[in-house]
Amino acid sequence: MKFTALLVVLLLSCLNAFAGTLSGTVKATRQSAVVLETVPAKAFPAPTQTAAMNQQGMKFMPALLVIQQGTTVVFSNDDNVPHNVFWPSISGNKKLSHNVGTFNKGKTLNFKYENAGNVPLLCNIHSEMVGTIVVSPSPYFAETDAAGNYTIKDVPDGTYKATAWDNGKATTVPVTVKGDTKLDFAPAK
Ligand SMILES: [Cu+2]
Repeated sequence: MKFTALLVVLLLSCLNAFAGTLSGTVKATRQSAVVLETVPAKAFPAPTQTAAMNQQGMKFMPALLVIQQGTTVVFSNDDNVPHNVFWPSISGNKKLSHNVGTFNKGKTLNFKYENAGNVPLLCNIHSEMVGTIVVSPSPYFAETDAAGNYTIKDVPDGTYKATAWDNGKATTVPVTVKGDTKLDFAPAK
């Protein structure tokens, strides 16, 4: 038994040697998302956990939500007025537009995001309400902090397309992860 445990520990430390933390800075106008796509593209099992997007005080909360492809988002309404959730496109593709619905406080709406990309959230009752969901094609993603720094832990060594989403604009660069790796993004054009 002890020998097996030792083997497991050794195996785990070996696996760790072939992964690292990808980190850096995004020079952006606001909080942005960094997502990785494996090269060649590889499908990952859909997450079993849902994510939450609330409409509260006439705002989408959080303003930016980053999820893995295949995640179901549960929308809720905390206000005493009805809200709506729709998006006119995903990453500019109008065929992926969708109206999730209009709902009152205490109700929820669900949507499973099968397509990766940038989802600009709107409410067709209150035109000032804007939010963003970024759908990552892999489990490797992060949001930037107030200073524009991001950290993605436990990224397996390999080649990726790294995309920084800043207010609907994508900057994509190739990156090779080998242990702990640094990658900074220039402003999106
Ligand atoms: Cu609204």
